[in-house]
Amino acid sequence: MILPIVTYPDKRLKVVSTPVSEFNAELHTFLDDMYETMIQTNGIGLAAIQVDRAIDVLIINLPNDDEEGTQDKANLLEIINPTITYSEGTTVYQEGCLSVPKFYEDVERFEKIGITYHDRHGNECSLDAEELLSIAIQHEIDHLDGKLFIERLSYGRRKKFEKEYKRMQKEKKTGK
Ligand code: Y12
Ligand code: CO
Repeated sequence: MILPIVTYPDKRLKVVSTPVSEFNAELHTFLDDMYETMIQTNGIGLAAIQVDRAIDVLIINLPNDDEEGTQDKANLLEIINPTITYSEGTTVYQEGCLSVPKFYEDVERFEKIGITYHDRHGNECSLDAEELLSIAIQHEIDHLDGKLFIERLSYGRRKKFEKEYKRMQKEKKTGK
């Protein structure tokens, strides 16, 4: 089932998510719905709060390195109750978010991270991430903390964003 995506400036995106304690069939159906929703909307990462569930769940499916950039379901990561255990260096990447449509901006994050998390069955897992995967995980963990990538912009860039976003929303409403 495709779920509606909550978009900025909806206040629901500010809610801090809570840990998952039951790894049951309902969670599995929800994870499947999140995947369907992310693929349908051309996303590579999605947090549960973006579909209005304030639980510590995120999924990531990076595109392959080939020209088509196809997303293999075999590479899908389902990350539940994540904790960053270490971080190293800094890097800048132009990010986008399904909850902030049509806006992309450079954001500084850790270059490498290590996380521990649960899989859909409640097994404890760990992962070392770098490059795009590291950025995607940090972006999605921010969502679990009620934080959007636009909140990491400088004051000037944030102001520019608010102006552009308001103009786009007005255009959408009036059909111009
Ligand atoms: C690097 C940086 C950020 C992430 C987080 C995950 N972000 C996304 O998955 C963004 C998806 C996205 C998709 C769009 O396409 C459509 O909506 C059809 C899009 O385009 C428009 O809004 C028009 C923008 C963002 C992972 C890795
Ligand atoms: Co996002």
